[in-house]
Amino acid sequence: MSAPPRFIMIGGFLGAGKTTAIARLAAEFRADGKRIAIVTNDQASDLVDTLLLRSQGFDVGEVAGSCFCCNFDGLTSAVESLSADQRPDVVLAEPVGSCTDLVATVIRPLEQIYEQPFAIAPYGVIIKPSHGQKILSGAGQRGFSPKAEYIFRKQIEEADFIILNRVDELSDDERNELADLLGGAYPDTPVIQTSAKTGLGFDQLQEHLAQDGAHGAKQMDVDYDVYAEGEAELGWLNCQVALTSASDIDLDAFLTGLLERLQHQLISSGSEVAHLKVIGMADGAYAVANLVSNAGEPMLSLPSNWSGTTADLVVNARVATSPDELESLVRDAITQQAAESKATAEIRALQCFRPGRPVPTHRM
Ligand SMILES: Nc1nc2c(ncn2[C@@H]2O[C@H](COP(=O)(O)OP(=O)(O)OP(=O)(O)O)[C@@H](O)[C@H]2O)c(=O)[nH]1
Ligand SMILES: [Mg+2]
Repeated sequence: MSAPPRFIMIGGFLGAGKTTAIARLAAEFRADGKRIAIVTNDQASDLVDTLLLRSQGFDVGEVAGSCFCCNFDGLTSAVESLSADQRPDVVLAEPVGSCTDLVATVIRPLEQIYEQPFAIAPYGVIIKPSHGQKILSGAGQRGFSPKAEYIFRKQIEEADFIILNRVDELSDDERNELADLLGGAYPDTPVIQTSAKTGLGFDQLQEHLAQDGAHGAKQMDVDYDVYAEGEAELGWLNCQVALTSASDIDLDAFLTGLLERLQHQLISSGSEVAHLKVIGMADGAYAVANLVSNAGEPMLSLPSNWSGTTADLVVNARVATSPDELESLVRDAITQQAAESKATAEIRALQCFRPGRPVPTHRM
């Protein structure tokens, strides 16, 4: 009998680099001849991550509308439908970035309740340096409430190992300082340093993920009131937009311009960005732009070099502000960016809310 599929879940806060890391891991496994299935997850439908990973040729199932922990059966059905034709060798799963307690609500139920066998990999949690530095050094809470900090700390507490990502952007001193802070706060948890952008540290990441033995075993208490309130501090928006213009639109410039505009408005209103992401799709071309903090700059993580007259966009925004304010700022930014490009933007679908209280299907 063939070995059971390896189940690799990569956690971490919003914008930490989960999708980028999963795409790189998936490409490495594919190059080794392995069959890959990926499961994405969001509180709503219209996921930038799903569209981005599919554009790279991966088989992606989606659990949209609630997190893995609250829709455990959604996760297992997504895996089953991805396995319908041929069983994958590796299942890569990306949980929602504001979720924690995933060992007790996803990994253990997969091991102990779900009837299909999986070889479960150690659970790695990715950290975005700007976020980790602010919280772990206790240097100024600007933008992060104590409840959001609680979620961040719980995410790390349950990790089998910590992935300090984006080290390509850090000096040696900054890397060492963060690694020391993590080592001091979580002395029993190994820390590896990676860049999901350049691939640095991915050999070590693969080695960690290939380890067998007791993992996903950390017992932790979670105060679901604080957790729920922390998640509910976020405005969560997903929308689909159709862009049309009589003259050519430069898709890459449109996306970065849109995020710059939105960032400017969010800074003026004092609302901290957790992650803004937008994918543009036209004639088989894809562009993605992201912003992961107020202090950063919008990045074109996937350039399309495409210009033309019609394109579709999907915007996903997670910001510490009210859904009403977020919706109004996003609508204004889209309208203004379209006007500047002499284009018309039609919002075809839009969901905007605060995440509801997490109620896990199982908690073990
Ligand atoms: N410089 C640099 N950028 C990175 C790295 N990893 C990810 N990014 C960028 O960070 C942004 C967010 O990355 P994602 O992979 O979408 O983050 P995520 O954790 O999946 O975010 P959510 O799904 O919203 O929780 C994108 O612009 C990526 O290109 C890295 O190692 N270095
Ligand atoms: Mg993602």
